[in-house]
Amino acid sequence: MNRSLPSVEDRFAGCLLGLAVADALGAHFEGESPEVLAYRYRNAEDLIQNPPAGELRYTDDTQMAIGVAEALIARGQIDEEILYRQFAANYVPQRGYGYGSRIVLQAMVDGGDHRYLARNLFSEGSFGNGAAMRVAPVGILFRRDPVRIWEQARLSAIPTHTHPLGIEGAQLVALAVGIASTLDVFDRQDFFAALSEMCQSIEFTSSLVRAACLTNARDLGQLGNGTEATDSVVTAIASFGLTPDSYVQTIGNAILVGGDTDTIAAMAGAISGAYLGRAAIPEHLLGKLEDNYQGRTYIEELAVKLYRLHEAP
Ligand code: R7I
Ligand code: MG
Ligand code: MG
Repeated sequence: MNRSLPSVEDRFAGCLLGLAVADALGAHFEGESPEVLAYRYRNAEDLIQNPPAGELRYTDDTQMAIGVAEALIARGQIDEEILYRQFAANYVPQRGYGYGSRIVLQAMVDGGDHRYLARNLFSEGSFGNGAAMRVAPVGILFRRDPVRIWEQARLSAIPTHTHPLGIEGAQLVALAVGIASTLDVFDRQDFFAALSEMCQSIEFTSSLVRAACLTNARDLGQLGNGTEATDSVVTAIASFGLTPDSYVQTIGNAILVGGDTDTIAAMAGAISGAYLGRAAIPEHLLGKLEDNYQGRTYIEELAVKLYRLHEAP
């Protein structure tokens, strides 16, 4: 399909705003079943054209992505100490953090042993999708370097997610964002092959194979809709892979899967925005996104700063 290509700067904005808008819209439907959503909305377009009334307020997904972006801007790469500091500085419990992340972040704020908690709260550390939901700034900044993306995404995950699957979920989303942001034309086979090539676990590898074969948005739910990374990361990637030329379809279908709707939509929205650029995000949704402290304007400024960092010699 022919399309007018977005500029690289536009892709940076599309990525961060695409994440925030999708998170904030998806948050209205968190925990909903796909059946209830199908009863309420005819399809993805219907959902996007008829969003809930009032302001769209983002959740922990965007709040933590802001922290990742700030940490990158401060040092040009992930520095553990800076990342901890930003996560703690931005921590607002009311944004709906996951159970494990809440405990680890509270320890960061209180000066507790957050490293010990991150490793031991679950038997091998968390495999929730909390590292994947926030990683998009890493993918867009290091977009031309898959190896760097893989390593930087790992570093961005470990403050809260030390389980290999929690980390790999973040690596896959970051890589999907990076690849999408470099593509002029989308080739589904190439896209999934590039992700599979870096993938190490059998869990994600098999899920990517299924995602690459998917032909109908109604089947996205087969890839999962829960808060574990293996239940949501590939669902989001697959939603983008089904409708790469439409941000509306991509996040609408991601929400209609039900369950962890804010996060699946946020990950799908970041990838879609990185491919299509800011103009693909409907103005009526952007206009509803909260724009107070660290709101839409601030997120746009972060995108510009990340872009400048990307362009710096
Ligand atoms: O990953 P995390 O930050 O949660 C992110 C989710 C997103 O949907 C956000 O929008 C927000 O709503 O929360 O928080 P974690 O608590 O680390 O992981 C999420 C969930 O995954 C946990 O609450 C557990 O249910 C599950 N989980 C595990 N269960 C058993 N054993 C994660 N790791 C394990 C584990 O090792
Ligand atoms: Mg959330
Ligand atoms: Mg969520």
